[in-house]
Amino acid sequence: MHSVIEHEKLYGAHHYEPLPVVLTRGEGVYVWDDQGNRYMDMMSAYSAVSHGHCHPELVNALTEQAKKLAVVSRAYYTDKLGDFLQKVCEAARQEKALAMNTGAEAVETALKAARKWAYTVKKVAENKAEIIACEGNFHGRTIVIVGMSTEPQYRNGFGPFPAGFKLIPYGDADALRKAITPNTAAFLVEPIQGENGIIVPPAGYLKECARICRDNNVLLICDEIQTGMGRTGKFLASDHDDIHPDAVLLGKALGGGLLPVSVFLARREVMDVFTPGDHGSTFGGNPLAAVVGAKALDILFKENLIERAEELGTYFREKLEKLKSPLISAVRGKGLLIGVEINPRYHSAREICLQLLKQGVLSKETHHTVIRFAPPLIITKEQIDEAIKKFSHVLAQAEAHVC
Ligand code: IF1
Repeated sequence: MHSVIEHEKLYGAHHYEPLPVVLTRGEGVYVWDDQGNRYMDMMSAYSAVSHGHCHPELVNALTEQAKKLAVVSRAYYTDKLGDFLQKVCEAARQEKALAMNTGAEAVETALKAARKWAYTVKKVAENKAEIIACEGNFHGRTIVIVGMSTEPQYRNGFGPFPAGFKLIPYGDADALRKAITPNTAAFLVEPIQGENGIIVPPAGYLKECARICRDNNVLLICDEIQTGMGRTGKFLASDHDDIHPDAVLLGKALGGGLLPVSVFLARREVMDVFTPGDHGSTFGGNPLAAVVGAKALDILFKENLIERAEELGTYFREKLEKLKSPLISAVRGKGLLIGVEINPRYHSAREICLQLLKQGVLSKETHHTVIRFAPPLIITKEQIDEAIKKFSHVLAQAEAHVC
């Protein structure tokens, strides 16, 4: 009989290299493997499980709605979507929302809206619209989106890619100013680059980009799929720069760690470029997702998870900075989106993650050298102390083997 891991490999594509652990149950900040071992989750499924695993109120909202009505397509209205759309518009301070499922679908929706806005409102010549993105970006895995990527592995073997995209260095507002032409429709940017290694741009970067976009009639679209929903200590990471983007993308934690829910939010003039039949999705905006998304937003505010991310994120980063290990070359992030850069001269981040796994802490390396500490926002100080103690132990062991 194949082991569980062998069984999955037997039938599954090999497009991931998971850590050697088989998870079977989750509750709050903890998950358990098939041997009954408990782990503290420092990954939160890349910030999709900000509310903690299997949050009782979210599970209840899901199951109660699933007994009533789950998927009817958008050929009909339902009694749940309007409430959800209003709630997410008010939370993100945007006028209108278009519900999709995965983050990539919401990003693709934004790209289509930006192009159609360029042609119908800005009067850019047909098929000449340009969209600017940043080097080191991550916005999903579709062909259009990886066509904007600077990560060779995300692009290799998947060409040819569509035209109409320009890349500029991240964190450099002047580069944006220079890249804009009369055909520029939009600037798509992550307030913090997650996949690229939790890269925080210089203070005021987004504010300067917002001003440049406004001065040039270019849409500023913030991809908050990973940084939104309170993860960085504000509802949106772009709130730290006190700006009002023309459009915002949300996903991951909007699904309450239970199912995919994403939205493209924008001011009315942008969203109104869509007319019936322009765009769609079988599952986008289904009543089950609407109920879970609305409850995910309710809990975020009711349990003060945004304030917790700010307070506990500061506490966590300060503790990490005090570790003073030669293996750590940097601690970066905002709120509870934290990356610890491991000096590649001394050790691999993946090896540290494997040792953390043995200590009962689940994390994952990104870009080979950065370890992500992005726990559910419900984490307590005591649990952070527990994680720090285990991380410190792993570092001490690794230091002993430093060549
Ligand atoms: C993988 C990390 C990667 C995202 C931002 C859109 C999407 C994502 C800012 C697309 C998705 C996920 C995808 C997952 C690993 C994870 C990730 F940054 F979170 F670590 F890859 F970079 N915008 N990020 O971060 O959302 O379609 O996945 O729902 O693809 O390996 P999605």
